[in-house]
Amino acid sequence: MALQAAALLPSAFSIPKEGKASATLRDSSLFGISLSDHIKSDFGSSSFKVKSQRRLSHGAVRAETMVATPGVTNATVSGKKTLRKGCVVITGASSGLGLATAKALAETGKWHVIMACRDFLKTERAAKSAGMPKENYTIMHLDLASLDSVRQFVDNFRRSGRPLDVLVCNAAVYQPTAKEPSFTADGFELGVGTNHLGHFLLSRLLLDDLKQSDYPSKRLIIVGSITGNTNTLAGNVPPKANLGDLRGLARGLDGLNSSAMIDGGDFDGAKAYKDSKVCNMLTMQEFHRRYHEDTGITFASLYPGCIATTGLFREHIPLFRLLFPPFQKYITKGFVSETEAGKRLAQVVSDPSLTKSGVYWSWNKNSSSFENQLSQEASDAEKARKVWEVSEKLVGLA
Ligand code: NDP
Ligand code: PMR
Repeated sequence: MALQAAALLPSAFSIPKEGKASATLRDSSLFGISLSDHIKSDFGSSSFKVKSQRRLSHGAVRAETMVATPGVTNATVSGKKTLRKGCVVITGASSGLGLATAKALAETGKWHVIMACRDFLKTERAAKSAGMPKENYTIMHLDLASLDSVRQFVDNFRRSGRPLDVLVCNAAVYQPTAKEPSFTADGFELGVGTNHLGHFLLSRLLLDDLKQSDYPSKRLIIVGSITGNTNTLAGNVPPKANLGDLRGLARGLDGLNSSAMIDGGDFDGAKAYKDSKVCNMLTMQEFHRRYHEDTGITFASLYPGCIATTGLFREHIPLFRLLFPPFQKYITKGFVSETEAGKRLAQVVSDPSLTKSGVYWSWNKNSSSFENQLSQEASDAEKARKVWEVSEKLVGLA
């Protein structure tokens, strides 16, 4: 959005946002909103087992060709048992954080990465030029902006016979300059439809597969962000995330009979993205409440730092893309490289010390991880339950 790009220039701080009364950065966190004490700095912040049955995405159980999948340990020549390779699915691994995480994990030789992406050729080129060892990754098609594609991906993944040990919901779209909403194949506003609803269906369907894994530490990670957390300076830059009473979401975000926005308001692509991140963080916590105790799965979210160079900002105006990295590097000091951010997410995937469930991880200036505090809205258990229930209707699970 022009205002946001211009916001990086001091002279532009009072430009009013088109069509919205008085939403200026003068009113923003930086130059208006009192940064009360509760606003936190976030930038500182052997055996082979045989599977004879697999669950279908619709819940039915189907007999399948016997598929031999490696058990949790492999016997070595010396007779010692070693942990088998973990299998991690990463959405949006064709660029940015997803690619850097895939690379970091594949390079260890301890992980097989399923790169779940909508553009096969782009992903193949990216994996090759990142130097990822060929035997440590597989590319599988997934378009999160289509619920059919999500279901198809789950089917294809199951047919591959690989176990699912960790799922990383990383992909996202951000449309800060869009004047009008665009929509997913199922008619949901694209930002929330892709970032939240696509991942919601994917993770709900793959929960069964995670449960079946015999890996010692099974995890479901949903990438969040500081910009969805209004208890931070970054989260107070307008437009602020706010799900309201979910009236737009409940009506399907179709922009025709209802608003394209979760709170029922006028379309704003930047807000849709931030709202989708709140949904991501609420979904992680709802998963934790519903399933952690029974399944032992670790549910986690994170803010990896400001990776100002990624493709996320591809739709922003050129001036923003030029100034955003130095602004984050030298002014906010929240900048983190793609490589460093990839190491952080890889840590959340595989570090034995990060097994606590229900946590939103962040990193301090020394790159040490810590459990961060979510905003009031992003930690509202009642809202999380409602988002869950409305979302399951929208994606056809209820
Ligand atoms: P990128 O644009 O580099 O990566 C986004 C990925 O999502 C791409 O691989 C893209 O695929 C994929 N994607 C987009 N739409 C779809 C779709 N319909 N189906 C499947 N995949 C899709 O951005 P980042 O690496 O920055 O973003 C990754 C995550 O990090 C996001 O969740 C974002 O919210 C989060 N994040 C980013 C921050 C940052 O500063 N950059 C800060 C905080 C969080 P394709 O290549 O085909 O476009
Ligand atoms: Mg923000 C501590 C300060 C801080 C941090 C860590 C971020 C991260 N940003 C901070 C501050 C500010 N930003 C301030 C003071 C301003 C006003 C000048 C500002 C502006 C700004 C814009 C216009 N910032 C942005 C934008 C975007 O378009 C980005 C966005 O909101 O994408 C959704 C963005 C971001 N700032 C961040 C991070 C991590 C982002 C983008 C990525 C994301 O949240 O996923």
